Amino acid sequence: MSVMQPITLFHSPHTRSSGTLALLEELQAPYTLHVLNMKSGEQRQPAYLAVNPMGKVPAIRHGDALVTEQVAIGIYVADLFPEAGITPAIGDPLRGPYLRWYVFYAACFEPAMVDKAMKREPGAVGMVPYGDLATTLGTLTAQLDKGPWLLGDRFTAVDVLWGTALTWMTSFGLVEAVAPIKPYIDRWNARPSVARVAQIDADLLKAQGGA
Ligand SMILES: N[C@@H](CCC(=O)N[C@@H](CS)C(=O)NCC(=O)O)C(=O)O
Repeated sequence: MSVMQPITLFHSPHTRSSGTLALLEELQAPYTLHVLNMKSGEQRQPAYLAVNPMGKVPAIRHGDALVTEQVAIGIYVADLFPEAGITPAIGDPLRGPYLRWYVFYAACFEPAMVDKAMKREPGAVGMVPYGDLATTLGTLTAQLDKGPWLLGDRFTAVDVLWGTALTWMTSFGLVEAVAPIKPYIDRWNARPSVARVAQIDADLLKAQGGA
């Protein structure tokens, strides 16, 4: 399929799809938005369930390809636009760590955050996919210590995911905003793509009758 096929992002402001939007901005990818109003439950209506039966954003359509799950979408779209310089290619020594930290997010970090937010007892370390919260956060912060970006000197697409997620998690009080997390999210939030997405989301929320 041609990279030139249009990309449509199914998006709702101030959700996980805002991170995908930031990535499209970082990649300078051409895209159109299909905006869903979550306050009116549009994501649970048949029209959107036909796109993503999970009723969740983000999702993208690229030509005939439908991709859901923010991690899969991130890897997919970053590979479409190598010229943006933020995608370690196959054969690049950073490619393995790059994929590792994409998947670590979905396989370890997010489940740990959800258990914490829900005040759920995670269970035995050997049974839980992330082991335990302290080890998950310790593994992450040891990596961030290599800074300034997750993979060291080079800013890559996976920083869009982590910058966005850690900004949310610290604002929810689920992760402490201490070093190296605080300087990392400050660096992320200083990027022009973050301001662009904040403006797009603010305009969309206003159009949807929200704050
Ligand atoms: N597993 C999905 C999770 C996406 C997700 O939870 N999205 C939320 C917004 S942050 C959503 O669409 N919620 C709407 C709903 O469940 O009704 C992914 O990784 O992309």
